[in-house]
Amino acid sequence: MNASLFETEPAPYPKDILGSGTAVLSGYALDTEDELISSLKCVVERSPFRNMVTPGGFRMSVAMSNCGALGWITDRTGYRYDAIDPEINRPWPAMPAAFQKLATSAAEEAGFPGFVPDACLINRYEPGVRLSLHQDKDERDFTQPIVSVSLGLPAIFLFGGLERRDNTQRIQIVHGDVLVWGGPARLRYHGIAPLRDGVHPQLGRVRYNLTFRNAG
Ligand code: MD3
Ligand code: FE
Repeated sequence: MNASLFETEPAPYPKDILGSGTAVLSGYALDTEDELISSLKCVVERSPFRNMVTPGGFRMSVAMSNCGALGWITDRTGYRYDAIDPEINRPWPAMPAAFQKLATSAAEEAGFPGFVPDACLINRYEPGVRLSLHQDKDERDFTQPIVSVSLGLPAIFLFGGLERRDNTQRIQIVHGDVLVWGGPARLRYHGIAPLRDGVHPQLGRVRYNLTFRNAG
C-alpha cells in the first residue's frame, strides 16, 4: 500500500513553476530545520520582533527583525538598510552560520553561485496577517538574487510580473520550502495572502520567513 494515498498535501511543485530566474526548492531546509529554529530564537532574543511604521504612517501587520551586517527597516522617513537596530541602538545580531550556509547553497542550486548575503530580514506572520503586492527595490545591486526560507504555517505566495497590473500566479509554500529569485525575476511584484489559521507542530500558530539579500 502506498502511504501517499493517505496524505492530503499536494505533490511538490516543479522547480521552475514560477518561471525564468526563479527556483522552488521544496523541503530544501528540512535537513537543518532544528538548527534554523534555534538560531532564529537566538536572534530574536537580542533583536525582538517589532511592527515597523511605513513612510505613509501605517503600522505593518508583519512583525520583523533582522540579522547580518545590514537590516531592512522602515519608519516615517523611508525604507532603507541600516547596520543598527533602532529598537536597541546596537548592531543587528550576526548572521547564524546555518542561515548563511543554507542561503549560499540554495542560490547555487538555483544557478547563482557565490551568493554571500549580508542581510537577513525575518518576517513573522500570525493568522490573518498579509504582505501586500510590492517589489524589493531597496538593495544596491539587482544582479544579486534573493533567497527566501519558509518555516511554520503554510502560506499562499502571490507572484506577479514587472508591472503592478500584471496577473498574479499563486502557489502554496510550506515549512522547509526555499525559493530563489534572481535575474529576470528579481524585480517582479510579489506578496503573501492573509495567513490562514492553523497550528504548526514545532512552531505553533505562526509563519516565519527569512529573506537573504546582498544589500550593501
Ligand atoms: C520575488 N517576503 O520580505 S518571500 C519581503 O514570505 C517579502 O515574507 C515574503 O516579500 C514573505 O520582501 C515573500 C519571497 C520573495 C522575497 C523577495 C522577492 C519573493 C521575491 C524579490 C523579488 C521577487
Ligand atoms: Fe518582498
